[in-house]
Amino acid sequence: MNSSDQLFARALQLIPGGVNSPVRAFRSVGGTPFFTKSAQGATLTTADGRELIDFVCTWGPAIHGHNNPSIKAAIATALEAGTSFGTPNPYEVEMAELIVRFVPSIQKVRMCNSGTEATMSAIRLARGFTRRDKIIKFAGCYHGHSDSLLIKAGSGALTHGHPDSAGVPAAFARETIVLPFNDTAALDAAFVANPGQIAGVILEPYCGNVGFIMPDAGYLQHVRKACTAHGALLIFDEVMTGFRLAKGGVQEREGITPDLTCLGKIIGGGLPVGAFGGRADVMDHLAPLGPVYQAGTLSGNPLAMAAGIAGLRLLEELNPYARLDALGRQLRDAVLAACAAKGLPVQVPQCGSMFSIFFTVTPVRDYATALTGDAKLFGRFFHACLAGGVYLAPSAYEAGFLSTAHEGAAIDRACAVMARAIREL
Ligand code: KE4
Repeated sequence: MNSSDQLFARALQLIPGGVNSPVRAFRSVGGTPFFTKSAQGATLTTADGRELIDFVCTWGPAIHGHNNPSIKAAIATALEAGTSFGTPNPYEVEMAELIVRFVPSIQKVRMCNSGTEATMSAIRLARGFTRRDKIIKFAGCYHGHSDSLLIKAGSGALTHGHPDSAGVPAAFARETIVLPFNDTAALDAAFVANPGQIAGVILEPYCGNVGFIMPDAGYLQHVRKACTAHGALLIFDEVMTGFRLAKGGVQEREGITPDLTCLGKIIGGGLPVGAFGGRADVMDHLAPLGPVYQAGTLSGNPLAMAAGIAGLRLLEELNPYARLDALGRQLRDAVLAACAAKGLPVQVPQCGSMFSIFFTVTPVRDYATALTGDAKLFGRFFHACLAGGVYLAPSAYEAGFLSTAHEGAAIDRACAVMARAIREL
């Protein structure tokens, strides 16, 4: 088996940057990426035979840990019947019933193949339903890489310092209004300045792509009221937070009913998936019923559906959210204590199984304050953790994820490694 360095050298010849998704390239933390040859529970095993405790969890899907036996068995069973039919299949109906049960604001849902497809389709649907062209997004929020949303985006776009991608026509960008998160006055002003023109407001209700940022008390309620007052659709992008921070996602925690919700990650159990859903009167504007076209060869793929159904059923059976929050608090407290002992300013926002670490004295509440974090110091911290066998997201502008598989030895060991890494900074 080739080493990670050998594999990376080969990849660089054929794949841009040697990766199939930019954030994996380690460009902002330095060094070169390891290659994973297997994953089990909380652990990745690299092509170099190293075992790493994983806090990326394949960017969110692995809430039950990697290679979960129930999910694996469900995929194996589905596989016996074939990999793809191109017709409706029973799994799609079961998935739709589960999603609607978990997320009451979703009266109807359409499956697709990625979070990007989900948000891109939700935006098109909002525009088709309202017959308006403009949308509002928030600086640092990342909704995948569709043209209308790759404006002042987070995640890999922010990590690599170009949150506005080349290749997006100015005509598209003009229809996207970017506002600061947690700023009610900016939102109200945007609606006043664009009367009757805003089709929708899309946001990560808890941001996970500019590091982890939670809304000020009352902010999401204000956004809901403003959308209702101005006839714009409220779109919650819960691709990352859906089923992770509560069975019904952030909207359950905050008691807010968006008009549309975008989903992904956990509902695929690690296989390619996305979904968007919401008000039936809006969703019925989708083809073949209505004028808004949206489609996908592999949408509702039986293997992805079977994996996602098993994962959602496991969440319903285990209801692991208190356990996951205890793990998140254990990690947060370990990092806070180590930084306090060293006199190192740090912010560790955490909710349930999501967290991030900003080396800054400034409380982080939006894109601008997230940038006050010392990204270079984060890079040194990242590599000290990696050397100790702990893999954090390779960017100062990503969220970390925990799974139920982190309980016990993994979280204890990881906290000790992070504390030592901080002492050695
Ligand atoms: P995908 O197209 O990558 O499946 O989903 C896009 C997306 C949409 N909305 C939110 C809130 C998301 O977090 C994402 C994707 N998240 C990133 C991690 N920050 C995926 C990792 C990557 O790009 O490699």
